[in-house]
Amino acid sequence: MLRTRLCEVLGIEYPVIQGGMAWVSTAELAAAVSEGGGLGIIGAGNAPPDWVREQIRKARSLTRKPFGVNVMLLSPFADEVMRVLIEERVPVVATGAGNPGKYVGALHEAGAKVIPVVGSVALAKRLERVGVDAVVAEGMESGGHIGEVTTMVLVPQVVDAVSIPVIAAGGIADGRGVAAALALGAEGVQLGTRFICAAECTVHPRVKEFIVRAKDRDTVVTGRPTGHPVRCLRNKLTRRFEELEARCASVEELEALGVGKLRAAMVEGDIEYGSVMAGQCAAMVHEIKPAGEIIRELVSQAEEVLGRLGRLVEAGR
Ligand code: TUI
Repeated sequence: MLRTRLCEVLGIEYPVIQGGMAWVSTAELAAAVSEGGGLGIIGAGNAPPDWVREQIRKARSLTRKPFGVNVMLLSPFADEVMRVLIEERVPVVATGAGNPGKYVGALHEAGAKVIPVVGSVALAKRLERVGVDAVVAEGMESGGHIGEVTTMVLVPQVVDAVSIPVIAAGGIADGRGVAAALALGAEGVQLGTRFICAAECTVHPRVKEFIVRAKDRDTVVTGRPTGHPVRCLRNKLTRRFEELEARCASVEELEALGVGKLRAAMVEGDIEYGSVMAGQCAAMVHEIKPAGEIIRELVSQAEEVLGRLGRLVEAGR
């Protein structure tokens, strides 16, 4: 059985977490993942606090198991959303795109576990000192807003630097990736792109089909000059970003091009001119199936891989 310290910390069956993606990770997906024995996370993104409260209540109506909410710290509503999470006593609070240090005390008082995403060893160490319960070490293979270091290189360094559980994210789409993350010292995995293609995920069906069709070189990182690099599936929007960046357009012009584009893709299904944030492992996602089946497959494949490697070592003795 694939059980780690993280399962005890979060009260879950398998150490598999679904990334809290803006406009993608709604209550339906989060509840399905939690029902499947993992940890489902609602993505608050830039949403207002009332929407987040409604989603929390919907998730509670769909599952009695623990779930989380991801707060995107660049959101103008981050403070207000945190207050809602405290009032609603959400069991797990994940964060992205910043340092959640100032919220940790109040979240712990409300009984929440706090699991921030980090893209560097320095932030992981700083957050361990303020008492977070685990960290998600997210490599630049991920979709959406990314750091600079790959999963293969970031995870073992974060594992060496902290003693709290480390969750690996970025580039993991199947049980081989889960086994690899455990080999690097992680005690859990977080997957985003794979769960976009869960049957229960409410994104527009064209987004799921676009991911299923993606090949190895179909993602691209744009927005580096703005200080917020973002990985998306290549389309007419990313080509427009590349043109603007090639002629050194201003940060204002680049930011203006991005406004509203994530919603256009994920909700309206505009896969040409919308921002289809997805990780490099989009190319490893081949089908749409229920979240519970995805989790069972991840776990059984990881167990098979780890068993095979164990036998390989035994045979060599
Ligand atoms: O947050 C994400 N992925 C996201 S957020 C998002 S919405 C957005 N859209 C446009 C521009 C920016 C955001 C889409 N995808 N992943 C977690 C993550 N966190 N990746 C990188 C970071 C991160 C970056 C800096 C975490 C901490 C950090 O700290 C800065 C500091 O204060 O040390």
